[in-house]
Amino acid sequence: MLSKRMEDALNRQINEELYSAYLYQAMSAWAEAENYKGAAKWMAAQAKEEVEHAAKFYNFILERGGKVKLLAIKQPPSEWKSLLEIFEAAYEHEKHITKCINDLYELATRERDYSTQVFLHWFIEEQVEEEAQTLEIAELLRRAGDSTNAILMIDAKLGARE
Ligand code: OFO
Repeated sequence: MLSKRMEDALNRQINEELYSAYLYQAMSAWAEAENYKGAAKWMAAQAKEEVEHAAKFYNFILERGGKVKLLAIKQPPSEWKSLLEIFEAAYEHEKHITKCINDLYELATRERDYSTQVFLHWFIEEQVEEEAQTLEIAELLRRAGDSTNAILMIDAKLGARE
């Protein structure tokens, strides 16, 4: 059985994950409108993954006999100046999510909630990848600078994501 505190914190994480999906979908829409088709596809795939993350928390709460509470999702931004700005913002956001997961783990440890700790291991590993990939793309874009050719090559590479 989940404690009320743990249940509330896990419900807040569903909201964080759904906000991530919303944010990345907004970034995808911006990229599509700017004709960065590869980045649009990459961000849409990322948004889909975030919905899956939310579903993992949702199912876990129910499995543990808890109550799922869906909270209001805040509005994400809709304007960015460049592809670089988008991936820098995505990296910053992933660092924030890592902190959320770490805080959840800390709470589960304090509460001696071992099943939540084990459940969170997947997310702890996932965050290493989530931060690394957004940082890598941001760094490539930083190196590309104002070169349209280089940016379009990165965009094409992003479009190869399944
Ligand atoms: Fe991007 O990992 Fe979930 O939020």
